[in-house]
Amino acid sequence: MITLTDEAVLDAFRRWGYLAADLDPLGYMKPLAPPELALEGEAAVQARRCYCGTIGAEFMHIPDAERRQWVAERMEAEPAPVDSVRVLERLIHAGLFEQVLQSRYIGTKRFSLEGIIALIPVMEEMLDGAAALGAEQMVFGMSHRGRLNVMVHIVGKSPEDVFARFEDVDPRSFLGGGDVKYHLGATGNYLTPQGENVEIHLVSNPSHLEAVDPVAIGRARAKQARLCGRGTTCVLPLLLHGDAAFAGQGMAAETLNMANLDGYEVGGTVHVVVNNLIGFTANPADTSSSRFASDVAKRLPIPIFHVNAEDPDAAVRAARWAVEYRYRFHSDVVVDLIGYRRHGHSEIDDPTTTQPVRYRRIAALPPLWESYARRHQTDAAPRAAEIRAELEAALKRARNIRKNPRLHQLPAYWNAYQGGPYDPALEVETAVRAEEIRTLGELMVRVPSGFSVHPKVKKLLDQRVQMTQGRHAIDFGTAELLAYGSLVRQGTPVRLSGQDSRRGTFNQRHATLIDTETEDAYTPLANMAFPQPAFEVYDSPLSEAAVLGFEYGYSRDYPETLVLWEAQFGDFANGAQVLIDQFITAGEDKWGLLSGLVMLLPHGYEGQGPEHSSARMERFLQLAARDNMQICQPTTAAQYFHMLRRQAMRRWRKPLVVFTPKGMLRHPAAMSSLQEFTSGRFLTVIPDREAVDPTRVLLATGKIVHELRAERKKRGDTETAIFALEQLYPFPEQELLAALRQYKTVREVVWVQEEPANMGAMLFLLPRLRRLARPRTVLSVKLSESPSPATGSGKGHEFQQKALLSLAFTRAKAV
Ligand SMILES: Cc1ncc(C[n+]2csc(CCOP(=O)(O)OP(=O)(O)O)c2C)c(N)n1
Repeated sequence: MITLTDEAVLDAFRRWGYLAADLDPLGYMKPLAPPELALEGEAAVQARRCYCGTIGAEFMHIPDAERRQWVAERMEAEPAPVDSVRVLERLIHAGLFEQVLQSRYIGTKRFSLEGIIALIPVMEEMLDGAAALGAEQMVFGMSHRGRLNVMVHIVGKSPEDVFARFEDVDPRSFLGGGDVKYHLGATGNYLTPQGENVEIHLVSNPSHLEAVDPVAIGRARAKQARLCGRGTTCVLPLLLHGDAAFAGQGMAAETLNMANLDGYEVGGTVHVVVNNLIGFTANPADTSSSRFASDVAKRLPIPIFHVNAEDPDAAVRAARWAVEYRYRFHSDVVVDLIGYRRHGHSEIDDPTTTQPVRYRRIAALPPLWESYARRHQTDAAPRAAEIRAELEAALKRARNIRKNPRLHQLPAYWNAYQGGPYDPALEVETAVRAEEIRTLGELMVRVPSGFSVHPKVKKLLDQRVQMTQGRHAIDFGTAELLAYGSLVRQGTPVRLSGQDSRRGTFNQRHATLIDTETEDAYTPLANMAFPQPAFEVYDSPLSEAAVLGFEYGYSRDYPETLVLWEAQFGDFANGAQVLIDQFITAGEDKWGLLSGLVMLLPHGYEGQGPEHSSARMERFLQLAARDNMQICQPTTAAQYFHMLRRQAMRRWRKPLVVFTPKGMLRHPAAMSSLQEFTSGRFLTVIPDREAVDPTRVLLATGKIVHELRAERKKRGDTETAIFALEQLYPFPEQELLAALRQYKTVREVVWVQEEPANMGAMLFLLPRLRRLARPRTVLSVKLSESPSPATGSGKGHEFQQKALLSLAFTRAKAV
């Protein structure tokens, strides 16, 4: 028989010990007995003590031996001492906070932390550890569970400010807007016992679980860029996850996948699973296919520390390791804090109908501070009485608060910007001098000596130089780089990310060039001068939701940067619908938080089928209200140029949704002369430039405008004027009126769209048009209603498009 060496015994426990560890305070998740651990002898006894206690570590899947060794050393060392006096103090505070709320606000949702109260000393330990290692700021993303507790005991908000929210002291300030208390963001300062200060930013979030993950990471990256360039020491992101949400939501997986990518990495995120082994009424067996909710994190080569939350000392040790590991290896790390949930999902929910046995057991459990005090042979009752009295006093004070307390403070870099309603006085000059365009033309094609540019790309670059010298009309791709380059040279950083954005889906951008001999990448606009503001362009992972969330987060903390996210085709943007609905379009209304994020969404009916045609303009228009965003579809290169520059240069920070061209990218009709760049600005409406005494106006947006113009020419039509609606929202009422007034002869206005009647801009526009065009007749031409945006047949599309154009000039229908 082969006898196992001590090393082999240890190896078995390092690999499988976590399965046999004592992790669930209620014992539902029974420790397993893997056959590999059926070992006897002194080595096995010792290894069991290290690996099967109240911390179970999963780390043997990490390929890097040094990292495995790092974890093993800590698991195998004597447990480090914990300041139990301090831990007890925090447990009493956090536990009584929930109890006082429970007795005062019976039947009000608060999402108690009881059952995982250890989270508070865990977070405190993480803050202390991070501060000692150089963190100046921390960004927290978390959901409802324990949020109010965290706001008071970690972020440092006063209990009365949080209680005032329960009193709903100032309902008028919320009419038609605002958000519930457990979604609000908060900022604060945390002082460590060593006197170091850490600024805390708790990110505002919607109910949609895990949606805040990428937003928090994007914010952390922006803060790092501000504070420590490409360094990651200064800002630590911390994400708290519910167990059911972490296991179930794809957002968590998408966000984890960004951890080590050049364009998105933040030097490691610390994750804590606030694991109460229940999701609303559902048991873990119904919400996760694996033993641990944290298994989704095993896609990364990172350690996962499972900890029994009823052992706060162990939890605090794991917390310290997590932060040290992040700082040592610039890696994500997970602490899976396993406890229970004392009440129902919220406090108005009775859990005994679905988990009657479990909740009988839970009801008999003492608060954690009591059991902890007993374990440490301390009498906590006198201190608890004091803290209870303090909380009761805070409750009284809260009843006298009349105005909603502000829980967050915007950083000073927002002072220069504003949101609110659109004001024409915000407009700026966006034209650029001809010499600057010429210089940019040279800079955007400049490569290091010896760099071999692909012959096809070389041809394009040569054309770009000619365009910028006024020898050839300028196309969209060139116009875009001119906008970015000119902004960077006047001090504005630019950050663009999306699937295949470096080259551009339609081979139009080539912002980054690839050496044909070495495949080295080179981005001319990032190397125009040294130093210069950042010009960053990244090919993103194949995600819509997390990447858009990240860029939104980035825009939240870097308003000076023009931040753009590009969808491969606009059709795919609905994969990020939660970010669009919950953050981008509603963030200002709910939380008073601004963003100047740009979404580039290729749109247009070109016969490529149901999923390469429509960026779903109708949905954005439905979400538009109170000037919450801008929705544009520029039809020419110069319009695109001015629109991008306007977005960066105005003080107004509003999300900008842009429907961008595909086939029109290189179409002569969409090109612009050099002069259109050196003068003028973005026009919300382009009136007709040819019709003399028209009797009718065709109004349209995007590519169909060019097709209508071509059709008019073909027909030799002189009766019809064609207006391009370049900005759909805020609706340019005055500009459109002015354009219409030019023509006294016009009797009818026809809205033409290539989308079906239940899509496109029609439903949004018609009521507005009718009001505006009175007394003229308002008609429309569109495809008939359809459940899917476009036909799958290329020929079918051509047929429809022909019919559409013909109808526009002959038989528009009244609507
Ligand atoms: C994306 C999403 N789907 C559904 C819900 C509704 N919902 C709110 S809380 C909850 C259960 C969450 O369980 P878990 O993640 O374990 O967190 P816990 O509340 O137990 O802390 C559900 C399904 C939601 N908020 N977000």
